[in-house]
Amino acid sequence: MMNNFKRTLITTALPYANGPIHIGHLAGVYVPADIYARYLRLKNEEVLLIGGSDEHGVPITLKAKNEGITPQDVVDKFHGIIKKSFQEFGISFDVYSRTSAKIHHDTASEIFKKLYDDGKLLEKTSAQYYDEENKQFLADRYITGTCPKCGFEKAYGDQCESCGTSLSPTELINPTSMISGNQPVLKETKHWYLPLDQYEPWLKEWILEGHKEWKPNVYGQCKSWIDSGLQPRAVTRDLNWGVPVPIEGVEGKVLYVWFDAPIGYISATKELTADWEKYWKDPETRMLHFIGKDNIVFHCIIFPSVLKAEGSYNLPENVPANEFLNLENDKISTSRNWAVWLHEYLEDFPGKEDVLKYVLTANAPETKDNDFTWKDFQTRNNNELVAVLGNFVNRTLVLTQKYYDGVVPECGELTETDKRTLTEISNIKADVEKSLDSFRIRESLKNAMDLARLGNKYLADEEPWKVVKTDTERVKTIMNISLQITANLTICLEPFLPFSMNKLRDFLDLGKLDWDKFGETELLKAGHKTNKPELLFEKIEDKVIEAQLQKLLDTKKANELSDAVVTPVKENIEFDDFGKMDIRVGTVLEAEKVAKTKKLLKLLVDTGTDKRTIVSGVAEYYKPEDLIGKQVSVLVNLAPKKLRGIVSQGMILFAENADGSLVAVSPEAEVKPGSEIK
Ligand code: B3M
Ligand code: ZN
Repeated sequence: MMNNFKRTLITTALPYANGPIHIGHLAGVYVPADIYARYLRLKNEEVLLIGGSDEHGVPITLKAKNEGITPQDVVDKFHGIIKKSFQEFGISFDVYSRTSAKIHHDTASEIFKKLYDDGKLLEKTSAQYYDEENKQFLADRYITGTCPKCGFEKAYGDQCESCGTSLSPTELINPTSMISGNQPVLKETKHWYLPLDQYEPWLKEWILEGHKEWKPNVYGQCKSWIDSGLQPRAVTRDLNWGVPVPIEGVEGKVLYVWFDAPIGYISATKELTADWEKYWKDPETRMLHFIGKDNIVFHCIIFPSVLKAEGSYNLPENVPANEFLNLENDKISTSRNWAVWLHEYLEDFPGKEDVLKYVLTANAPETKDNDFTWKDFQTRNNNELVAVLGNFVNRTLVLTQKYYDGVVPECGELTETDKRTLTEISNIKADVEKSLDSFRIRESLKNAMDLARLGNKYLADEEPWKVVKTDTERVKTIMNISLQITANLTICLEPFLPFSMNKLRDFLDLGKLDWDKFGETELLKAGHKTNKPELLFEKIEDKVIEAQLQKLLDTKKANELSDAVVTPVKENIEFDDFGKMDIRVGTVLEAEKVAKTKKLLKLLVDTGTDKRTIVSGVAEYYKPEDLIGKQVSVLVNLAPKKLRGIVSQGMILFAENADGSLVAVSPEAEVKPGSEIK
């Protein structure tokens, strides 16, 4: 343990309970936090891993409104899905709570009340947008309008998602209430503010001077916030979903979701243990916040200022925030369904929890945004987990079965290579510790996999399958050493691949070993009997990956369809302009494909006055026989045009769907060919 800390409290960002968990959440927060917690537990350190659902905030109320259910229904549903998927995936929370719980409402109210009573909050009345029809003030997210910077028409009251500018609702051009669709009016309302400006000198000292060791992305963001000057921040909102403002006579106001959510870490600890204060107030406890980069300001500046103002709580010792994970080169998005959802992964890949943990760690967005691709998932599984780790373990165990009926053989005299190999185990341990202790989790996994690579190389160099024919004593030593490496793997990789190491310990018939045993070279005594092994990892075939890619492709198509904008109305024309067009009902008499083209059909159409040839680009949407006999709309006075050598006399009208597909425009009831359309 670093410095003089006795225990560690690890918090993980509370996911909003308005959607399930996806790989971006996992890679950024939960997998690294879980690895770190498992590592400390293996070291027998006192540690808590805290999690829970963030169940307040405007998006949840909007979702409820859209679906015609209550916000509580929304969070009940997603809290359930989230909690279950975390559990099945093996994120080893000591507690997974939720912010709609009574204990949380009580805790958040108490802290707010203390700040209020101690005079730490400013009270301010300002004009805010109000929806007269629904008689309610509009939270920033309830207002849309045109962005004053880029002209995007669907900017929110707090931010334009097109150009990224943060906005205040009064800056929006043509503000519209998302509830009624009406233009809101400005009306006075009272709120309470945390005077962040007063905390600036302290924040400078605490972070900019005192925590230079924080990750550059975290330190940098804090610095730029502090340098650009902090403003008082409202910690209450006009809303009826959340923790009610605990001041007499105040109604229809709740604590701002970002005020109450981090307090959720405290409530969750309280839910877990009556001894919670030891984790929050004892200076010998080290607090770590695992979060994604969009949460940095809340965890490094706002929440610490709240804790500081309250006065009796510890501050975070480190905030190892990660960057973002993209999916197949596109930003992960819950609303656009562009994600790999954890609950779906668990269904599609039963028993492969560790594979996802491995890939997300090996490719973790620690220092920059990274990309998850299914191809990379397959490659890392097949080339690393199967070909390196699985292969080494399997060869060792199978040969032990074959030569010694599963019994660990005696270790004889060591060669120089043997000695070097055994020393290397301790070096690897030192490397893993060094990177884990500084939250370079991705690097630590690489270090840990070096132990499997070491084993593989040792087997390849020593070739026990050859030596066995000439020197049975030597083979015993080789196999003994390989088995010791395997036993060390069960410790080394336990934080990263807990399900697989559990299996491996079963194969070895070995109990769970503490981290301090890592590096020992007699973890398995001669004479110990191992079990018949199975494969630790299996190859993932192309068709499995293709199915996942197809699923994403389908999502993309669906998104494109719903995104397709309706063509804007063209400029006005005079009636005379319209009058120039001679549009009539025609009946298709004959239809055939135009040779060597994909799109064209050659039609013979009865227009009432004549029978004429028209070439139409609808072959992708109509088979010739489907059109024959059909009545269609024909622009008969369009100047003739030659298409692929055929003179087309006129044009048939089609309606175009968002995906480009075409549908003929036909009269509702049969009419005489030649009837005018006007
Ligand atoms: N609910 C925001 C997010 O998922 C969030 C974190 C709260 S942590 C106290 O980005
Ligand atoms: Zn904009």
